[in-house]
Amino acid sequence: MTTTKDLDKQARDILKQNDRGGYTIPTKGLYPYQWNWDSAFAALGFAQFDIERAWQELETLFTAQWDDGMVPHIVFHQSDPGYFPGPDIWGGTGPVPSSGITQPPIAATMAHLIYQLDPQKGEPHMRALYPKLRAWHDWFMQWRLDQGAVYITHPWEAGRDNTPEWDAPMERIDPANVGEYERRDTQHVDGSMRPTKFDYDRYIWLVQMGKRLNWNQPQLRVENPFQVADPTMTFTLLRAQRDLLALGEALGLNINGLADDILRLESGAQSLWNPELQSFDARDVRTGEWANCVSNASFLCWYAGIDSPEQSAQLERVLSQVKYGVPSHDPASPKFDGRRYWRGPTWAIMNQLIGLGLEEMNHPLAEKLRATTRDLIAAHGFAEYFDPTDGSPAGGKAFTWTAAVWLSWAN
Ligand code: 2M8
Repeated sequence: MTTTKDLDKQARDILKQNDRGGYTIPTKGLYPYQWNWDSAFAALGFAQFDIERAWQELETLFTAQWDDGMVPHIVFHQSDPGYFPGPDIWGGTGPVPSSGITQPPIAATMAHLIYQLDPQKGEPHMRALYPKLRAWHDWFMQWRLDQGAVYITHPWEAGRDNTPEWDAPMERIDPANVGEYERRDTQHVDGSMRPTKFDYDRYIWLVQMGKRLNWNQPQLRVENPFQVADPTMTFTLLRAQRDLLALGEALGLNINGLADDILRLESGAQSLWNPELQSFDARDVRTGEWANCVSNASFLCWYAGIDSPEQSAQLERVLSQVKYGVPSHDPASPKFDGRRYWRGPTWAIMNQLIGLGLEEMNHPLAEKLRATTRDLIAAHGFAEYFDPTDGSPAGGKAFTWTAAVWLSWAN
């Protein structure tokens, strides 16, 4: 019988094994670099047993911050041919080889939680990180708002690579001139669990366009056909700005503009309410069309401090349809696929963010979600993600963020 203590140890061992010296890779083989939001989860995991190492994880991530404030989604500290597309394909223009896009801004929220665990040790780290976090958030506010909601310029930016929300805008891309390339992901895990060739052709086409434009935001705004206002980005940035405001007030740091940013993002979040679907939803910036998807990102509203009885009804509905929620796509939709990456599977990290929001609002489903996530990991291990119908593990194994979620929330 595996006890909580055994699982705690296994989780700590995974973080230590995936530690590459100051930063953590998501999992050996499939993801050999530092990923932005993976690292933020890892930091909160480390904070449960090694608080200095937690701060170091975030500090290493910010060594890759670009001059314009953007913090890239992958940092290529040392080259590894096992992942495609690597540093040369991306041509990132920051101080450390990196990708040219970003990821959900959860670092400020994680930093706030780590700071609260030990304010005395955390204060110097937090003071140093604060202006960098502000610069990153300002970059979003300057370049990435549509009706106050944050839009993405690549499916990888939202962290939810192949969710059905991107199907229609991806259809509009003609990747005819993308050229030959060799995928590496399907050499590590079964292709049936990964995005399709249709998706990859367009992922790479978008990377090639960004590189050609030198990742220049004003030019990308004009040329990029893929611009989708996204609940993940909008809710996480809104939450992150609230965290910076609280930290800035507590530490006497510069909070100028934050209250206005929060108001703008609050109205942006409401602009993602799809009244016909009765859910928060993604919106195609180019066409104004709704994705018409209830995804796990729709349920990040509470994390952003927004309550919604209608969204609660949706949560109750999707949780009643699978054994292990929250599914990344609506099980009632014909596009639901329980094993294919972000088209149905359950992700412990999303459950943690949704769960934190529910707990803060004393929501009646809060405890159920935490208990389900706990049972899921205890029974099926530290997989990258899980089939929500039976909990079977999928994707990469010994995964950093699942171990971190266990330590910091689910255990
Ligand atoms: C997945 O995304 C990467 C590209 O960024 C990939 O499939 O190659 C996503 O699940 C993303 O959210 C995650 O950060 C990354 C590493 O775990 O893998």
